[in-house]
Order: sequence, then structure tokens, then C-alpha cells
Amino acid sequence: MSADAVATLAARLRAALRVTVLTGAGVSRASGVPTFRGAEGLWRQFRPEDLATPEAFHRDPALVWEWYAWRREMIAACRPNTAHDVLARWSETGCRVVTQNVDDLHLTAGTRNLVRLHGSIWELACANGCGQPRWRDERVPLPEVPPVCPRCSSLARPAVVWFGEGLAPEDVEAAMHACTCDVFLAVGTSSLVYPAAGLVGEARRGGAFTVEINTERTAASAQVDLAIQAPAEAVLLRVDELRTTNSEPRTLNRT
Ligand code: BV8
Ligand code: ZN
Repeated sequence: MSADAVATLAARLRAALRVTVLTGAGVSRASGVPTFRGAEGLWRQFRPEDLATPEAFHRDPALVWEWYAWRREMIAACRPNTAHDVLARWSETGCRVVTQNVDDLHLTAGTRNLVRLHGSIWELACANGCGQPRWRDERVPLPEVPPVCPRCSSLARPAVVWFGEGLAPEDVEAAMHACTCDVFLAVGTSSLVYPAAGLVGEARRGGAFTVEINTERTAASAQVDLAIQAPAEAVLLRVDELRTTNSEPRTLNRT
């Protein structure tokens, strides 16, 4: 972890009025949640098109639910790590956190005004679209798999965004709005899935100082102003220390 790069980031954060952080599976790695593309990544064992698409659910809802039930069981055993805790603290002073993660560990850490672009594995929706509002169910195991809609008794589905499905317009709008910032951090994401992967470019076009924190180079590394190749949990902790020790704590978003 280059001390200069971290010092540069801390200085930029001290000077910033508006800070936005986009996170991916890498921030939950230290909590024990497998990533998608890493060596033990989900996509090594399973094909997204077999499990994370409306077609797959239509074809075999039991198989899709088996996979989500398995991920829920795994995530239920995980706790937020230092990266989640630092970002939760920053959100208290206005930093906007936008996540691709469906594990809700940012929420558990107390992150305010979190934008969940791809939904939550702890929320369900009626697959039949009967009008039943989505509901939260954290029971592991679920008493009934596949679960059913409490209103129309047809199949329920995980309230996540599958490939080929549009994101909720209000979430896309909130994320685009958050791209108007002074510092934009992409943390623990391979920057391959759109529209989330387009946000760093959006922020850059808006004049933001863009930073990537990742243990590896990614599709976005060449795009950003500063790429820090180190674990998010270590970098964010160090930056937070530097940011607060060298001056009065500042609000991270005074609009
Ligand atoms: C849509 C929820 C249209 C479900 C997910 C433009 C160009 C090309 C393709 C497209 C395009 N626009 C749309 C597409 C198609 C598609 C797409 O992007 N395909 C990709 C694969 C090419 N996008 C879609 O289908 C989107 N929908 O476009 O709909 C539409 C529009 C209007 C109306 C109707 C339809 C929907 C995309 C959302 C899909 N759902 N998740 C579930 O989880 O089950 S995506 C899922 O995969 C995650 O949410 C996340 O977004 C993505 C995984 O990426 P990461 O989180 O970054 O994880 P990954 O493992 O890849 O990387 C981890 C990184 O962390 C690595 O770089 C690693 O080095 C690093 N790391 C590891 N440890 C650490 C670390 N870094 C720091 N510290 C550590 N300790
Ligand atoms: Zn229903």
C-alpha cells in the first residue's frame, strides 16, 4: 500500500465537499462473502446465465432459489468488516455510498442513505407482480423454499436485479446524482457490470478526482486519477486515520 497514494487520497478527502463511494464484492471479501470473479468466485462454480437471470428463474425456480438460499446461509454468518465500518462513519457526515452488493453488510454497519443498485438478498418480491410490496425476510433457512407471495400465493423471487433486468429508476437517478462530487472512489469492484461500471466515467466527466481501491488492476484502473492496489479494509482504515488526525474532522458532503 503506497503511503504517498494514501496520503494523496486523505488530502483530497480533507479538501472535498462532496464524496461518493461505489462498492463491489471486494469490500465484503474480508467478511467472508465470496466475490464473483475471484479465485473462489461464485462465477467459477456457477454460470450467471443459469442462476441470475429472469429466464433462469422461469426455467427452474427451485434451482435458482437453492442458490440464493445457499448464499443467504453463507452471508448470515458474516459480519461487516473495517471497510464497511469506515464507510458507515463517513456516511454520517454526508458521504454517499452506492453499492452493487446484495449482502446488506453496509446496512448492518449503519450506513446512511445507502443506494443499493442491485437490490438485497434479504428482500423478496412477488414473481407474479400482483402488487404486493417487496418484503424483508432474514430467516435462514427460509421455512419454505421456494417461498410464496403472501398476497397471491404465487412464487416469490429474491428482490435482486438480475442480468437483463433494469435497475430501479430511483436508484439509477440517486447514483447518477451522486456522481456530481469532488472525490469518487470505486472500491472492491471489477468494474465489468453495467450500468454500475459506467459511474466512474460519469464522475470523471463531472470533474471529480477519481480513485480506485482494489487488490488487482481492473477495467477501470486506466480511467482513474489514482489507483491504490491494496485491500479496501486496510486502505480505508489508514485514510480515515490520516483524514481525521491531520485536521478538524470535516463533513464529507456540504451541499
Ligand atoms: C441491464 C445481483 C438492461 C444479483 C447483479 C453495457 C456493456 C456491456 C454489457 C451491458 C451493458 N449494459 C448492460 C449490459 C448487460 C449486463 C452487464 O453489465 N453484463 C456484463 C457481465 C458485461 N448488465 C445488466 O444486465 C444490467 N441490466 O442492463 O438491463 C435493461 C435496461 C432497461 C430495461 C430493461 C433492461 C443488470 C446488472 C445487474 C446484475 N445483477 N447482482 C445477484 O447478486 O445474484 S451483478 C453482480 O455482479 C454484483 O451485484 C456486481 O455488480 C457484479 C460483480 O461485480 P463486483 O461486485 O465488482 O465483484 P467481482 O467479483 O467481479 O470483483 C470483485 C473485485 O474486488 C475484484 O476486482 C477483486 O480484485 C477485488 N477485491 C477482492 N478482494 C478485495 C478487493 N478489492 C479491495 N479489497 C479487497 N479485500
Ligand atoms: Zn403476489
